[in-house]
Amino acid sequence: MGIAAFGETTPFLTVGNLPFVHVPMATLEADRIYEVWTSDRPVFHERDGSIASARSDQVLFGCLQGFENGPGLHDVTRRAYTEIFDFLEGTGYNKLLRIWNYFPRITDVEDNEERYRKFNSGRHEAFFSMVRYRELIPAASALGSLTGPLTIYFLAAREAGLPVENPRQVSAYRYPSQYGTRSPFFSRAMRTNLGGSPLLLISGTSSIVGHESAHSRDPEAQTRETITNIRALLANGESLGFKPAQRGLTLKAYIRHREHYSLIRRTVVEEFGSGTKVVYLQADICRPELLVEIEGLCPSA
Ligand code: 3EB
Repeated sequence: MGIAAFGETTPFLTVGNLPFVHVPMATLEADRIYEVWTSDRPVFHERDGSIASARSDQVLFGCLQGFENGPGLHDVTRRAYTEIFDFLEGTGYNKLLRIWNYFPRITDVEDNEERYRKFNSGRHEAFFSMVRYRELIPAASALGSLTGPLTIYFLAAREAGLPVENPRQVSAYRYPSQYGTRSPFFSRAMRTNLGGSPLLLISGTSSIVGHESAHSRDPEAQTRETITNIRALLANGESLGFKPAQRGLTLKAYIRHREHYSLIRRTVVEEFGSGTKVVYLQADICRPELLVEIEGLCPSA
């Protein structure tokens, strides 16, 4: 249905009329990582404005880029989200389930405001200008890319998912204003029913307890705290009727500093065993003190 290619240079590959997005990001185990979303159903492709999409009878994959030449990141983000919402309204796949956001210099300050905060206020404005979309808060990730435009890809469906929060963490959309006057608008996870079998889409998860970052400067402790958060999320999903498959977990780990890679990988393998599939990328995380962030997918047993 769609491909997100992670790597430092633009790939020459395009695959027919499949939605294809390149995320400029260093990878830690191969030159490139291709995240490929597939369906065993017939798929219909469409281009609409900046959005390339593919949909089966159940789920829609879409991607777009927003360029910051002229309007700043706040407006670019608001416009990108508004375009997504308008597009989804026209398709009927108007339940946004999961969204990935990548843009460069995420913690840089421009005109006295951190870029992640500009992104958050643009995203928040878009969600709050369309009632339907603030009623189902999607799972998300937001990471720093090496260069390039705001790059977004997403999954949406006709059928709503069930947002799952983490009892160890304040919901991001309720973070206190010290993290920005417009809070980050995402759920910790989304339980979906793609292709008829339940799947938990796990948002980017970090070493945050309550709303505060834990274990500054300690990559191993941050990794363990992040994993404790993922386990708490799975347990909370279980209490809502989702049965996590023991061996089906697939993770995508973002590591701030390349030199922490082997320590973080060793810690992840220690915690989850070698049966868990993990890909490793090098990326800036949205709080300067955070050294690792992990997102993932968990099928049901
Ligand atoms: C956090 O828990 C860490 O702004 O969309 C994780 C996942 C984070 C998604 C987002 C941010 C986002 O607040 C950062």
